[in-house]
Amino acid sequence: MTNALDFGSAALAPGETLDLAFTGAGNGFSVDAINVTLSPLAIFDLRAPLVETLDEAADFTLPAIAGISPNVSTPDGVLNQTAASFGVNATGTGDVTSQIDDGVGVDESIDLMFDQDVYLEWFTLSSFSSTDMFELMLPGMAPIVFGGSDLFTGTNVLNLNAPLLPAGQKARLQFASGNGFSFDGFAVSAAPVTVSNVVPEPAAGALFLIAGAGLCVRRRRHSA
Ligand SMILES: [Ca+2]
Ligand SMILES: [Ca+2]
Ligand SMILES: [Ca+2]
Repeated sequence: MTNALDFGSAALAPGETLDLAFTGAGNGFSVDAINVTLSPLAIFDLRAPLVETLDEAADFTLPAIAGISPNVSTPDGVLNQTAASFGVNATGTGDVTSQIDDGVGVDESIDLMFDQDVYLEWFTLSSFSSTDMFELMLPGMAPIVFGGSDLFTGTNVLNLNAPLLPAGQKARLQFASGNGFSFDGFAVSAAPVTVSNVVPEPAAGALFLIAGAGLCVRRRRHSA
């Protein structure tokens, strides 16, 4: 598209503002249009009453929202919803069972796994102060460290910038430092269909096919 500036899959979380400011250089320009994709978001609340019927187990699968069904698990202890929080009750005594912490010397963690490719949009965390930190571990990537209340874009909302999590693989949220926090919930969106699923049109030339495949991908992303 002429004059289009593509921001890729940059995500704007609820309550977050996109600022477009003139830097003082040059003689100005016009913003003719802004094109955004409204992916159907699947927002899961780990403090919902439903979860109390599933927790105190090492893993459970939540009912699908927007066609997406997450499996939530922990490698040590059991998952535990309490009155206002969701944490891990680690094996052993002395743990704060309502938080993700290191109460018994274990860096507690929670794994998310989905039955389809998803983008991780945001986590909601509470009791997460400037001294609390966790690591987000994604398949084939170095751990990403999150910490500090300055990272939040809305009330308890932590924008993850939509990394891709392939179907059947785990994203791990692991305690790193601080005094623990509650994993209140998370939001994901469905990832677009892969290019290999695009059916080429038989009568078209090679150049047209390349252009057509690109167009299909863009359309699928925008309508996802
Ligand atoms: Ca419980
Ligand atoms: Ca705990
Ligand atoms: Ca804390």
